[in-house]
Amino acid sequence: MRDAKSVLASQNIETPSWAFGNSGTRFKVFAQEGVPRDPYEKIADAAQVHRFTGTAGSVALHIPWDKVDDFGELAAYAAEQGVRIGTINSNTFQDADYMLGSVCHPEPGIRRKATDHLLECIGIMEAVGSDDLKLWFADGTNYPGQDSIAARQDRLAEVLAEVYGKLGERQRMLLEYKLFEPSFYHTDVPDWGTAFAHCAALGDKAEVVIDTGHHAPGTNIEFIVAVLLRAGKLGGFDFNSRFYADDDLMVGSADPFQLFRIMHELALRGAVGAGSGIAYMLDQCHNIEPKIPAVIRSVMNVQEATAKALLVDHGALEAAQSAGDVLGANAVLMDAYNTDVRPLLAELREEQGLHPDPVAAYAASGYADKIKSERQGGQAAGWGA
Ligand code: LRH
Ligand code: MN
Repeated sequence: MRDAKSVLASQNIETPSWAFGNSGTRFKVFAQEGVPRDPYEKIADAAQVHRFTGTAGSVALHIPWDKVDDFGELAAYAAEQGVRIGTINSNTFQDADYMLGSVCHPEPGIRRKATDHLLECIGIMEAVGSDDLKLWFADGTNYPGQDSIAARQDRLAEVLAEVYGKLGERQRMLLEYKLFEPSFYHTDVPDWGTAFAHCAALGDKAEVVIDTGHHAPGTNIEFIVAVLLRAGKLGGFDFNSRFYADDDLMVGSADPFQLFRIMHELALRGAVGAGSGIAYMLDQCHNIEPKIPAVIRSVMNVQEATAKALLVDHGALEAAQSAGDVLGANAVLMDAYNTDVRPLLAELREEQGLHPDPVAAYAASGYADKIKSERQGGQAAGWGA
């Protein structure tokens, strides 16, 4: 119990600035009241998640969605709010020039433009004190023959090498893969293998990000976790959940058992909690539900899956595995998974001086009404797609 508590107390789940803005599908973006209008208000909302969970001390930014005149000032504001700026996400998927791709585009001029954006993101990392550059490319094609798959890999490798060369001593690049969407025939970084191959070719500062919504249905994601961990190439997670495609729903809401299995592979290698070197991030969109409570619930879902994983009796598990005791080994895991860890987490929060129920505490704080009344006028933040 004590060990689990100390690991849980050191856990950090980074929240995405864009989860607090308006978001939707291609059919409709349902605007909500009180939504932030700028990165400062996004950070203020993210700070509420940390205020009530004690476990969300950093905020990921997305450029240009979170562009400001003075990033140093934004970082200072974040510190005042009790959080820090974490991962810097590049965006080479919304400019008109990127219709046929960005870093993999046939035209050198377009690739140059995309590369310059990635280098600009490194500059922003220096300004806010962030060590992580997260790269996700929408690049791909929609029809067979549209472009050379191999030539696009060469273009990608060339750009990644240039950007890698510009990383500072402590900085790293996190390469995120995605099976499809917005490209529907091939995606240039579609799976962990392709991301791993590029990162291995680049060097130690390049690692892979697993977005839990970016796999073909039925993919055993915890297998990918175990393999990348073993190879020392697991840089981070974009946690969310899905029933079908990249639904970006609250992590653990669609398949809490899968989230537990993922955290189990990490706990087996002591890779949860501070010092793991793994960026645990949420990447979600709250299209119909109130955003801040949804992010709070999501952080709690990760905490619960982590707590259950930390309760797995590793000794009994190894004994059953080496004895070939199939049912015994499975039972060890299921015992932990079927353990109600909510009392443990409520106790931990009280020990941290927090309310045992973050969702109830946020609801009682009056913050939701405060932002509804204060945030009148101006342009609500969104993806601007
Ligand atoms: C792409 C993605 C990526 C982000 C975006 C917000 O689907 O997962 O991580 O840049 O969502
Ligand atoms: Mn993602």
